[in-house]
Amino acid sequence: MFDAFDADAPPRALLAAVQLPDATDDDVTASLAELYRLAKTLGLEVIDRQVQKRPHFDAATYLGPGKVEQIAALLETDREAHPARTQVVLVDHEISPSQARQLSKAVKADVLDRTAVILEIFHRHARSREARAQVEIVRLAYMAPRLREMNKGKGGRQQGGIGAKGAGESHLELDRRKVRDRIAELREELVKIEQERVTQRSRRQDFRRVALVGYTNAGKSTLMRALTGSDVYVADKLFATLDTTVRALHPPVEPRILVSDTVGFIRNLPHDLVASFKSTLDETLESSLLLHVVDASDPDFEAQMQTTHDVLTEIGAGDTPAQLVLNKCDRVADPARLASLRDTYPDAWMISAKSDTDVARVHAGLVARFQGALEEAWIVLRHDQGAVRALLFDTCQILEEAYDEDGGRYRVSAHREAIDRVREAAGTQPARG
Ligand SMILES: Nc1nc2c(ncn2[C@@H]2O[C@H](COP(=O)(O)OP(=O)(O)OP(=O)(O)O)[C@@H](O)[C@H]2O)c(=O)[nH]1
Ligand SMILES: [Mg+2]
Repeated sequence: MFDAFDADAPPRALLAAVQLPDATDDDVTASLAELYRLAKTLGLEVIDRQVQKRPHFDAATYLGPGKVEQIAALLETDREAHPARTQVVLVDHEISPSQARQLSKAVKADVLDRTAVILEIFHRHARSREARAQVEIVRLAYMAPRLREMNKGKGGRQQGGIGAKGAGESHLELDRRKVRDRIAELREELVKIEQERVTQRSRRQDFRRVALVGYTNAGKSTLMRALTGSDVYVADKLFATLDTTVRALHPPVEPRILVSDTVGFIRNLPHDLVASFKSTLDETLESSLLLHVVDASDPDFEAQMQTTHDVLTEIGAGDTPAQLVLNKCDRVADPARLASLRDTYPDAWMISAKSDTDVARVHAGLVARFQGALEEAWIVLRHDQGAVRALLFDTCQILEEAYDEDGGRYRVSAHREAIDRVREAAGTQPARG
């Protein structure tokens, strides 16, 4: 949706929101603060924020005529001061293609709504084949009716800058049928990727699984790195992570505990995007424990927790046991606030993902949590049962082992299912030689 722009002369962005009667001033401030961070993640230069209280959105232009005129004047002045720069109005709700076109015409600048901004970030940050296909499906569906609107306004000022056709997007101009075909093609690709994934997953069934979930920028990937010694991407951007990564807890424990890091959430996350990322989020669904990571230093953290709950419920993970992790406590300077957090959330783990001691506590906490569910058992294998032995060592902790000429006896600690699986494999595997 954006052309590549010169980082030294980024588009100048004005943020605008309608405040509906059910939204408090705090709601609007928090939501605009977030739109600001979304804009910064895209590299835009934010020049102003405008809020208008209205009983409902204006049917034609989202904002009412007075506010539209005021914004047009502000942009005009800004254009005189910075004639070489493109301008964009970012609207803090999802608006219709026709509202976007009419508002754009009235303020003589490009208009992007919150959904478009989020989609653009997802588009830029998607790396894997799967994430790219997932994002492209949603973008195509989103863009198609808007391109038709844009064509209605042809001859206007839509030829350059933001909102114009970007590199590699020529297919977006194709007719509806071609868009449909492309979406179908992408869906097929996703089905294939999904099948590969299922194979990978079934190999992991025996392991204990923890998923890091939470609002974007809460510190999930930072904690992932620290807990697993992996090098997943960490950045002070929104939606830095789009792909799911699974790694074993490090230092390793037996049986292994697998940790997954995945896409973060945000309020008003476009529903289609959640639906499209469903297979990615399935990792989360299959976990036996969620670590709900929260940025406790953000004044808005409670609303962010609520959003996370809502999305988890939407994807069907609302009932999975969760451990609250109040992160970035190093940034909570006020001791009284720390104490009040502790009072309000007595069961939370209060940590900084940047502190080795705290990460070690999380590590120990996870091990302790899973240890309770372990059982001890004796397993007997013959010498020729090498594959079962490999399974045993992969999925159970070996407490004691003894060998004689027939085979080995192992005292193990593991989950009931893992023990049953090994025993079943031992019983059914035909003897060789
Ligand atoms: N001070 C401080 N900063 C932290 C802490 N944890 C993470 N950060 C910083 O917060 C920013 C976001 O961290 P990430 O780990 O990328 O956050 P995330 O939850 O994975 O975010 P997304 O992938 O965008 O959903 C980075 O700049 C981190 O360095 C912490 O405990 N203390
Ligand atoms: Mg991340």
